[in-house]
Amino acid sequence: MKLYTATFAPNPERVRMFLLEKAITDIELVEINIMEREHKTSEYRALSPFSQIPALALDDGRVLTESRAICRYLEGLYPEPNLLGQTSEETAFIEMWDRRVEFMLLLPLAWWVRHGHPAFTAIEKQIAELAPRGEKTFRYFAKWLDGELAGRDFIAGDRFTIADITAFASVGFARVAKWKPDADELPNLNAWRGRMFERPCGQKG
Ligand SMILES: N[C@@H](CCC(=O)N[C@@H](CS)C(=O)NCC(=O)O)C(=O)O
Repeated sequence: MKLYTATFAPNPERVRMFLLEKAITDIELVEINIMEREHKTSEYRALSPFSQIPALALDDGRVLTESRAICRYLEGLYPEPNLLGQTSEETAFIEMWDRRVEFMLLLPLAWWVRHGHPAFTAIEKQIAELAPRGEKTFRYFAKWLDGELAGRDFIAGDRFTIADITAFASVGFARVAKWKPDADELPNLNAWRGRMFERPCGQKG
């Protein structure tokens, strides 16, 4: 299998963190430089119809895109440690948290950065109003999440899951917007981030 990935881009970084946490080392990594528009070539588009990264090329020739679907596939092949849930009930709650983080942290952040940072004109037709709208939602959710983390160590409950990975990849990408959780304003999110750096996924944080 080959994983098409892009360093610093949050969705491929989610999958890279998933590999690190499961200690998966037998998948070939192919680095795609987004800012150099390597994902816009006809060769890459043949793999990923919307020119997005990550993409996992399977040994039988099929290609799986969508980071969450790739993680689901890998969880089946490499079940330990479990990151997506053991029972249907636990899986549902982990998915709820992962989707919350994806839609309320990662997506608004993507708007903030892609529509606000001058470097992103390389790949985005920027709409100026989307940057502050994204920033506002991102900051609102970060504050709310900080309150949630006052009572527990991990995003989705009492153990590390994909929801932590999605949040950690998002917080890592927020560096582009010169944002990180402030120790006074967001002490619980800041402490959680510190714990993530201690883990295998911390290599990518
Ligand atoms: N829903 C997709 C989103 C993938 C995505 O948006 N990838 C970004 C990098 S984080 C990308 O390929 N951007 C290239 C572009 O927009 O031109 C997934 O989860 O895999």
